[in-house]
Amino acid sequence: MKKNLMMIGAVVSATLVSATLVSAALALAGCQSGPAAQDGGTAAAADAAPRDLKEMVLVPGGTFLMGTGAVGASQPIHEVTVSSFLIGKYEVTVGAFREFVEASGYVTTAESTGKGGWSSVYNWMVVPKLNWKNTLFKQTEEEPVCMVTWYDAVAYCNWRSGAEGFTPAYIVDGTEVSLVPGADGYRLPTEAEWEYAARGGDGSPGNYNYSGGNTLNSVAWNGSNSNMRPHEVGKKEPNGLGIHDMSGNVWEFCWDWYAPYSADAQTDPLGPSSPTTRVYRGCSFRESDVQWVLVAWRHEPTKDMIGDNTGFRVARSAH
Ligand SMILES: [Ca+2]
Repeated sequence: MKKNLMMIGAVVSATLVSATLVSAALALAGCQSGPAAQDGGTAAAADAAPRDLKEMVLVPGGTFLMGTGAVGASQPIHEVTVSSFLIGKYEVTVGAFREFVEASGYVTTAESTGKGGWSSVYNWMVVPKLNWKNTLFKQTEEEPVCMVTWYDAVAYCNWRSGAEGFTPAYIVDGTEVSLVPGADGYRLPTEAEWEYAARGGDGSPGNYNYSGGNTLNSVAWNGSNSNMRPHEVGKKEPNGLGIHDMSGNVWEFCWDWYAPYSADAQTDPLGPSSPTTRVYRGCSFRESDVQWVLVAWRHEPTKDMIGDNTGFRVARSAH
């Protein structure tokens, strides 16, 4: 397996996905991976077809160099191997989250605590009335859900697993959440999976600053083109795996607790075991600072923050 040297600011190497590997993995997972695998038809036909906003993309496993030497928290660059997994083509939408809430009766953290959420519109004041249904943005069903917590995301994952006949990936006991070994259900991506997918996996045509390219406005809703609000998912160019909005739109929670990287080579890392705060990735519609939007940038959330620029996307193991 070739390795990509992940250096920010330069396309360092190009690798090609093994067609055999992809085909085998697709057959194993019983799913389709990117745009090329979806219809075999014309772009016009694809545009005319309704979008499956819950679509999952297969990410064939591989080895990559995670992190960057250019940004403090993303150092040191270290070798990581990830097994094949599936990840949402889009961030979880308002409509998908509404389906979960209406079917389960779930009440989000912002609502159950009565604290509400942090609004960028109110200069990051916490406003009790704000929650995923009332974000001040007047969101459509196809925009990414926001003002959710990591626990809200975990609850969504387990509900969706049950609804679709998969084994739930999490055991939840109050604020204690543990992974079920070998479960095939929905879960949050690990931080390593997130970065590997954002970079385009091992089949990336290059290692870009942002997920899908080096022109930020082409691939990401960010502080310079968003009018300071989230946008419908999938409207910016996808990355090499056909995944949209990994850079920009809303920050995306990962499984891992935040802690400095180890320099050691790792396989399917799950992050540190000591509780800190859960990492989120990818930046949002608010930021245009070049470092924050970099695909390797790591963010340690403010504890208990329920922001109107934070959401999530789901993953599933495929091994
Ligand atoms: Ca995003």
